[in-house]
Amino acid sequence: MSRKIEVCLTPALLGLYDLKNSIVVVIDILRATSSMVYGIDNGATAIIPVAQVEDCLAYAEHGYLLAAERNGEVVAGYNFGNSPFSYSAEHVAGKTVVLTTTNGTKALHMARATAQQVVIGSFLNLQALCDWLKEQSQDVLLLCAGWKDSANLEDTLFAGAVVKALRSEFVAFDDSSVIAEDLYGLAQHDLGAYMNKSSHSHRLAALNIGEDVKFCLQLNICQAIPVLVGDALV
Ligand code: 3SL
Repeated sequence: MSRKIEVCLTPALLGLYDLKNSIVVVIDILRATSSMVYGIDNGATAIIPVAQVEDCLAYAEHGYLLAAERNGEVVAGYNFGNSPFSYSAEHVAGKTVVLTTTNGTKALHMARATAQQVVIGSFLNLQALCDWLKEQSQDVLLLCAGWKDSANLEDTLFAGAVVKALRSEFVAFDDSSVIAEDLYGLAQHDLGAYMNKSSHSHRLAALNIGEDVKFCLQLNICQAIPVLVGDALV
């Protein structure tokens, strides 16, 4: 069957795509989708992505963990934010987390409005995700969450890694997927070093969370592929 894979480099361009028969892979390497993958892999019952900080409060009475990040920092009054280290088994196993982040949860909400299916990608589950995508029949859109509607390096690199892994399974590629794959080709031998060019890695380093960046660049330490079912990732 002729399948198409495309890359949307920023949510600002999402309206250009017809997604009614597509799987959308939402990508926010630093750090939202890495933390989502790690949390589900560590046994979180569900992660409910919400768009606004105040939306978390509607879930407080259920006893869920409330997580909120804006501009890289934990929002005051919330249990934690977006660091993958907060999504270890010790913190989240058997629990439901309600999460809002600056770009990642926004992209997720935009995707769910029109996509047939929404799943979550990160370097942590790259291989598992690609294996799963190969078994599906729909077209695929790799949606980079970027930073406040601008493209970013880390999400584009991950999109390129997926395109590279799936090239033989798809017949049609857009130019954005070629850009992403070529960029990944430049960076793949030392992702950590290449990421020194990423503005968001500097933003996080300035907040003393450079360890989070290293964590999110690990390859294939998770098998989970979080899937959006109703309003929750499971
Ligand atoms: O924008 C987001 O969704 C976040 O992942 C950004 S941060 O890494 O938490 O700063």
